[in-house]
Amino acid sequence: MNIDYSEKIPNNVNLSNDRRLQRALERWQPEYLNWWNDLGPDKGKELEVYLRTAISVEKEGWAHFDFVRMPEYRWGIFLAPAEENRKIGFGQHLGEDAWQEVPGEYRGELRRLIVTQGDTEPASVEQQRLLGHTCPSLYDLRNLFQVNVEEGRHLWAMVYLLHAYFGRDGREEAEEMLERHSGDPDKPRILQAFNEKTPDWLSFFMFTYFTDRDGKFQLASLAESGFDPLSRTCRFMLTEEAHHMFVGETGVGRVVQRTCDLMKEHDTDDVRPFGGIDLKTLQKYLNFHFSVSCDLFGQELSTNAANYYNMGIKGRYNESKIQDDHQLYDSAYSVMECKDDKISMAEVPELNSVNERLRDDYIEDSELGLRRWNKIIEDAGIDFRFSLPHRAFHREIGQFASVQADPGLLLQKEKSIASLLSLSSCAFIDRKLLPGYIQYNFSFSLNNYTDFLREKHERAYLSFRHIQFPGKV
Ligand code: BYC
Ligand code: FE
Ligand code: FE
Repeated sequence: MNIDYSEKIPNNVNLSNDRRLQRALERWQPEYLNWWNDLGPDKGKELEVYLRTAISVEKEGWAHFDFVRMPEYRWGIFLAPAEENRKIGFGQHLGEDAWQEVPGEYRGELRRLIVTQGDTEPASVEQQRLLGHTCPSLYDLRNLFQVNVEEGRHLWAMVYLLHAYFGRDGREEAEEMLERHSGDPDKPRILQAFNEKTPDWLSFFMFTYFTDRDGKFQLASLAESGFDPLSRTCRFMLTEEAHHMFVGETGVGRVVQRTCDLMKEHDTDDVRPFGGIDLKTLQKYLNFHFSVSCDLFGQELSTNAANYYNMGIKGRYNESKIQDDHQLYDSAYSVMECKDDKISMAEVPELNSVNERLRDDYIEDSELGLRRWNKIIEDAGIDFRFSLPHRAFHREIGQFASVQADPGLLLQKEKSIASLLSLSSCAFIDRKLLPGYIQYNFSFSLNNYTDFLREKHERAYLSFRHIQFPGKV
């Protein structure tokens, strides 16, 4: 199923067969481009960036790489191939045919999920807007822009569903996607992690590691949806998500490697004077990004999530691989409970703990990269290991939101989790410290790229095909 690039909006959904829909989306397109120009990557407009563009949704060979100026990137609408006779895999409609249209009784819930998903995509582009100014290398700059254009496309994916299936309400929601902005005091983005700042590259790497990973788990749950167009679009989005998390994991890994090299070279933990970021500070970044991402899964016990599940519109991670009745009317699940500032495990109805289960899956997955970072430290012979903070740390959603944020207090009251909540690992980043020392490490900027080209040791990056500067080498 190849994508037609001769149309104004590239797509594999036969858009030209539905002139009304096509016209509506073509009216939204210039608004999107205006938004991209105003709030997309700053100063990146003239650069020719070696970007991958989707040309097919088949497993093999969906990507085409070429130099593209970002405003000319062909954002479009791509759904994964339809699965013949697809059935709903969970909830009260288990075994019924998947829906090709929105079931009237679930319209509000579906719209809400699609809007929430869609809202995160442009939010992340806004958060990352200024990073090009301080990028560590051309390689990183290309990765940033690749991530940005794909998040832009993810917005298109949700806007297509809103326009195609939700009539006037959907069109209004699509407009509002471009009216809310990350961090805007009057019209903020819906979920808090998307109103935080991504002021430096370490934040960007942590964000793509931890927050894009929420994307992976949410998209996978929505890919289970009985509403087939949502499932198909999320399945295709997931193929792009892997690269975003790769950027995060390898980015943090490179920072860790440099820290370890400097620690050995200068025989000290304090590598800041040498242009490194000390391990304790890295742990604080990790604490911050992990904890705000944990909030993205909602409350531990959620009737919303139970309803979404029961209705068959949002499933669990890898729903079809789970061996159970896929209805969860009588089953139980263990969740952490916080009473009188004590934390213990409680058995609760599984249907109500679908959010918490997804968070559990997420936390397990987050551990894997941590192990790889720890291996770098171990190989360097350094006695330090990263750990994920306890899930109670620095939460604003769910039962832990009421727990004092001071990890020391929690420590005194709950001895059994003391080992998980050591003060040093939970302490918060003092953001005032950031700008200074991040720049030691990452000195490249779009404005001084000619100096950069003179740096011999960085020339290696130029042998990759990343970015072409207009009129320059
Ligand atoms: N912030 O029943 P509950 C991505 C609200 S990332 C603010 O527990 P529910 C990406 C909630 O709305 C993936 N409010 O929640 C990554 C509800 O409000 P009402 C994004 C929150 O509804 C990087 C109330 O609290 N996709 O793609 O089951 C770069 C009770 O909550 C928050 C999705 O999120 C919060 N964190 O679950 C680019 C998927 N949490 O009803 C992109 C779609 C909860 O009392 N969204 N509330 O007014 C969902 O599935 C659900 O909306 C949530 C929340 C999982 C987020
Ligand atoms: Fe995305
Ligand atoms: Fe992403």
